[in-house]
Amino acid sequence: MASDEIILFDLTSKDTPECWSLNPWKTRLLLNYKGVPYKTEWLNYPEVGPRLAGHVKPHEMGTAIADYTIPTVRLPGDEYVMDSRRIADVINQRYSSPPLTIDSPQLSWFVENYGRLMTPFRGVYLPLVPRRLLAEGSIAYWYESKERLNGKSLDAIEKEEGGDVAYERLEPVLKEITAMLKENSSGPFFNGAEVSYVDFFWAAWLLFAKRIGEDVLDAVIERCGVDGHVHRDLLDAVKPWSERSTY
Ligand SMILES: N[C@@H](CCC(=O)N[C@@H](CS)C(=O)NCC(=O)O)C(=O)O
Repeated sequence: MASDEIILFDLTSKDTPECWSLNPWKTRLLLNYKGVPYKTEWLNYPEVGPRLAGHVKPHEMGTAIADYTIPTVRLPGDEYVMDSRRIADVINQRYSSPPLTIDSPQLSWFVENYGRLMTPFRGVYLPLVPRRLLAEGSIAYWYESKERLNGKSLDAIEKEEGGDVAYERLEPVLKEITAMLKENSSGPFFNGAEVSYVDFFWAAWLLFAKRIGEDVLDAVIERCGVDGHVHRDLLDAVKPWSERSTY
């Protein structure tokens, strides 16, 4: 592979590899929006560290879920950039057209409130991801790493926090997001007709839910309140950039 070819490192899935995971979706939407040519290198979880070590500095201790994470991109000149936010800044700087606003009050809100989304959602995604999405080579790693991080078996998490319990806990935060998305009614995006990075950030979460299953996305949207359709409108609006998900 020519060294000036851009590579997006993403997590593989069963059958035909297709983007599923939350953080790589943010980068993929961005690259597709910018029209940057790239290839995907699909990895199973245990392959991520060995593939990236030596190319990029590991995350500083305690700042991330693992030393090396996905998404990472290799840019022309063999420059590796890890972390979706860092990648967004670098890509936006290098590829100024089409323009994209990265920072916004809504993005700050998501960063501050991320735990309120991810903690209740763990009752759904932790048990379902290995069952429905992961390739064989990632399954043991998922159970081992997630059980260690959460201090509980995924079976126990599913029993105690899964299904309706999770969706009910998500409801208040989902309703806040619905209100934010509805606020500017001049278009499907958080800033009305103008797409910005926060749209990719939230669409990535919704696409993750959708890849786990339409049943999961439906349950999420149901808890978004009477204006829940704004989330489907957002997914429709980002379709030009979410359709490329398999290569
Ligand atoms: N802050 C990072 C988080 C990246 C992250 O946690 N990625 C997960 C997949 S979505 C990962 O690579 N995990 C590796 C592991 O668990 O070993 C970003 O936004 O890129």
